[in-house]
Amino acid sequence: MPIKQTLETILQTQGVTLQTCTDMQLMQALLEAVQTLQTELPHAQGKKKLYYFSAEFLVGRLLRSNLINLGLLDEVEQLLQSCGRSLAQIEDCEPEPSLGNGGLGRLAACFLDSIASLGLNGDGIGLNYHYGLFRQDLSGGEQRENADPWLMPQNWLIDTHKTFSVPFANGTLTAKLYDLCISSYQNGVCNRLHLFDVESPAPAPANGIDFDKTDIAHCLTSFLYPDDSDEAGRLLRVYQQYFMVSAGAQLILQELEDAGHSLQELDQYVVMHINDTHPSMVIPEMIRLLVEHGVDLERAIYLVQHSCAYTHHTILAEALEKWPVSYLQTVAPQLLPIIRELDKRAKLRCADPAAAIWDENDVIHMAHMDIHFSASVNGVAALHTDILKQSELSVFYKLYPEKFNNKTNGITFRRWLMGCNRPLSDLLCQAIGDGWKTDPNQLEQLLPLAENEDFCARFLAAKSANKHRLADWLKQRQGIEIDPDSIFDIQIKRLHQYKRQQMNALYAIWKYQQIKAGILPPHPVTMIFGAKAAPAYTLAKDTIHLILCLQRLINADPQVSPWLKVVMVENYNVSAAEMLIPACDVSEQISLASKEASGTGNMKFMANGAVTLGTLDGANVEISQLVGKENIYLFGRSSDEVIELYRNNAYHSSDYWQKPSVQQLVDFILSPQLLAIGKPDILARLYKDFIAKDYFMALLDVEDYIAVKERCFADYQDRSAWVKKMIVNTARSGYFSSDRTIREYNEDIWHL
Ligand code: 26Q
Repeated sequence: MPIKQTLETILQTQGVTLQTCTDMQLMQALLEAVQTLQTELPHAQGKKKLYYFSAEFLVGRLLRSNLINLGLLDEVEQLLQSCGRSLAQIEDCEPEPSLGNGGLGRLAACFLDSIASLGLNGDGIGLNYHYGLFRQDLSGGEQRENADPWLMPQNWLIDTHKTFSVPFANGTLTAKLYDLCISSYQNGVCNRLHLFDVESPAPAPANGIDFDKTDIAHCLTSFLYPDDSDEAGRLLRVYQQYFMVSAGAQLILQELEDAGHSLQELDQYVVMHINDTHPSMVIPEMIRLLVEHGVDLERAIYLVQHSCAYTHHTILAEALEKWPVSYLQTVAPQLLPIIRELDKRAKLRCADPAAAIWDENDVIHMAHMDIHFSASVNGVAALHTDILKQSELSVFYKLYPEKFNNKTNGITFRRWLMGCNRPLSDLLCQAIGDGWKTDPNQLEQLLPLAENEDFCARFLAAKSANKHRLADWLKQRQGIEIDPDSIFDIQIKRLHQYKRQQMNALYAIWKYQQIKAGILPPHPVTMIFGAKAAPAYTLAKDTIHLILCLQRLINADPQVSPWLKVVMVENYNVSAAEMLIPACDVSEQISLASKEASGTGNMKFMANGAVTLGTLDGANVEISQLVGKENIYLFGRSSDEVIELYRNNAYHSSDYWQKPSVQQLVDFILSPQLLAIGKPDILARLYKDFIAKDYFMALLDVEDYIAVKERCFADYQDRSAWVKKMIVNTARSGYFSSDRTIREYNEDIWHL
């Protein structure tokens, strides 16, 4: 049935028509129509099945991406247009599922899209958080967190009516299974994202995100990453993790038996992918379940080790999960004898205490368990994998060199170019056909067009259209006016000191001081930030406060604001990214070298024709190799230099602060102008950190950063040279398709 008729039939039951219904009714009718189509599609087939375990799946709004993948986007857009409505307006009614927090969660979502689109037999396994990460409110000049309920009565989840019993120390909880359909692009299959939930979830807190963290039965799936600054919060994380992996492991065994296979053949038919350490307990849990089903322990360990693969996503020590034995004793003591056994075997393989699973302080190192008992360990960009092998995990690399491999991250071009950037996407199709949609490497055909004046003008026009769209959106959403002809310089990512938003803020201070001194920039600049800070991460929240203070000071200054504006986008999420990325001129990827495992925002910007300003960190290294030095702006110390500084304890930020040029930037944080706007105690804390600690070395790189940023902005003036850089960036971005990444996972790790 054509989609028009389906929609009319659905709307009829509510007594409305395509002309008279509200946007919300239309969105819900579209949702229902799409969901019906999806459930009629077959699941991808294969001898082996992949289960991708992840605490986060940052899927974003689903209506548009489902329409793209089902091949219905044009038809629906035309239909809506003929009724005087627009998809953009309708999809604004769709709440964004808040099931992730950043890179790792968005990567998992891109992977599911690629797995389905390549026709691979694989599903995701995660949790159905009701109130998401949190909704960010910046109205008071500081970040405030609120619940972000995204589950409307009618939503994308399908109740499978399947349940599993998860045995906790203090009683059994029922895990209910809901599914999200994962449509494939053009190949007619539909996989699943399995999300487990408690039976009677707690209502949202009235305000803020405070809730009873000990009420496990009702609050287990309330929030992603509950504030873990206290023990109840940390224990809740362990409850969440065990709930996810135990129910997931039971689902796997059920599917294996339903397919007529013996549990003894687990490694022939199942791959369990462990996305960072959050699902690591699946290793002992699966062993436990196999033994419970009569498999002997030796064989169970063999089967699990040969069906698990682990991805390592971070260099930061504090992000590597280590749980005290007492936590597991409280939550799932049945795992402890198995972990004890795994640790015993690990110690036979390697006597170095640095490789222990269960250390002498009775702490369990989740990553160590993953490495000892998985068949594969991968990093997420070439540099990151090298650092793992050479330093972070060198003990393990010596032990298991064959397990280590690199899988440079990727993004789905369906959401991150076709879906979010219609002007550019249409232009690309006119110029080189639409082969790039299934094979983004074909974007290379754009390279010769960089010499074609007409194409260059149209490329710039597409960017300009996106900048106008962003300006309108910001005006409407936050009441901030920005100049669509200014340079859009954008840094959007989780707030973390290693990502160095604070260094970017120092640039804003520098530029403000320059303009105040009468030195005007060659071109007006709009600095755009978007970031959420973890609720208990004080310095990250302080940095948001600083940026908000600068926004107020600078935008209200009539001498400065024609040349410089600062905008902090509130509640940055996937939908905001889809608005921001297509409009970007300069993509800020300025982490301290060696600290950003890969980054994936950098790839999205590149595909959308932004030019990167960055350090040689994570996948920036690969971007730079692909586009060449003329088409990227690099600055800062190398990862080797940084690692050396840490090793020798040789960085002292006060040495850099002594330099007058640096001091005048840092000291401005406590200037009368800023103190008049901001909170003195917060600003003082930030100031003190810059001088006394600056663990992520912002002051080390800030001068080089400013110099290279100035060169970049000056180069922007030469529009014909700049547009060539933009085109080369888009043309070379095909490598970063998550389809390529997933093909590599399948060829080297999963063998589905
Ligand atoms: C750990 C312990 C306690 C509480 C929370 C956590 C925790 C939560 C989330 C640790 C790590 C994360 C998320 C990490 C993450 O998103 N890493 C990013 O992964 C991307 C995909 O590989 C990379 O591109 C980024 O470079 C990396 O930062």
